[in-house]
Amino acid sequence: MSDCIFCKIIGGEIPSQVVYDDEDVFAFRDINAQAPLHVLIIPKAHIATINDLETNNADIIGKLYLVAKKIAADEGYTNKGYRVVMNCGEAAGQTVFHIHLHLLAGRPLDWPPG
Ligand code: DGP
Repeated sequence: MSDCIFCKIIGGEIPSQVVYDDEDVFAFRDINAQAPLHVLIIPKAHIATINDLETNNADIIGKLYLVAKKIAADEGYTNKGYRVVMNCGEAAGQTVFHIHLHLLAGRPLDWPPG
């Protein structure tokens, strides 16, 4: 989508600190990091919110989690623990309408979140 900032990041139009890149999935460091490790993991296909998911998106959602697991391992958090979360809609804090998993680690993470 031409007006989506995450599509522009995938395309290199907006620079980012890339952590992972394959044919389906892209991951980069959050510009407003909320923890020592804060990476956003996104599908290359534009999907606005969880509400827009279709049955044929099941594989890509699974891939986002597998990439989260790999990055957490690469950064040394497999056993220390980490959080993976996806916000849906404005009330949940979604500000960019291209689905993304937040991968957070490196500090104690409260539950429930605010
Ligand atoms: P959410 O609130 O769940 O929609 O998360 C959106 C995240 O995207 C937020 O933590 C900040 C991050 N973000 C927004 N714009 C940019 C950008 O241009 N570059 C990077 N690296 N992150 C961005």
